Amino acid sequence: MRLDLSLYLITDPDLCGNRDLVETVVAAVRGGVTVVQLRDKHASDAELIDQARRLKAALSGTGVPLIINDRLEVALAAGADGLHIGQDDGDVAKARAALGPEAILGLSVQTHEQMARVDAERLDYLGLGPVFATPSKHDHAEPLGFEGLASLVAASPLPAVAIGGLKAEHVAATRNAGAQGLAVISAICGNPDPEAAARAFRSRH
Ligand code: TZP
Ligand code: MG
Repeated sequence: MRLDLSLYLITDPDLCGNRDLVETVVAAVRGGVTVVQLRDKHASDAELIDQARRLKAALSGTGVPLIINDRLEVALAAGADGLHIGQDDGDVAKARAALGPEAILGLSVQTHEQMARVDAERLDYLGLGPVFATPSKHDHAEPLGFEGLASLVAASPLPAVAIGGLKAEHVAATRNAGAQGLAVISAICGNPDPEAAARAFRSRH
């Protein structure tokens, strides 16, 4: 599966409201989302595996990969296309060994110090941020702004997707900073019309 990072949707039950997860994601994909990440800090593994399987079925035939946040066991059990881990979510080498060579593996990077330790051989892409402060992630690192983002992208050995407070109006600045795409929770998930919200990003690419 070729990895198109241009519009990377992250689902979060606290930010996607009470709407059906699968319907929200399918609508966003109709609007142009190119990657979907299932992120839920509270659900049990069993709940998450069930959600992942339903999402995977809904995405079948679209070419849009399903990536699981943090939970290696869930990614494996659900047959997801990949895993995204943070700096404190365990070992890249272990995740790659468990997932196999074909799976997509992404890592969050916030600083140049972390960038210098990136295991580019075992990873497919990096998530860089936050660009802006955002209520969507508690205790996030110091915001980078577009200058900080550009500086991290320049040092990145892998394609990068920017994250944190990004809206459709930020597509140009994000791409000018060198990132391949934008990762978004609230601007799509929290919009009453996720399809139109995704389309607004796509129309600026
Ligand atoms: N990592 C850094 S910022 C962030 C994550 C998961 C949250 C992004 O959410 P939003 O609503 O697009 O600002
Ligand atoms: Mg994490």
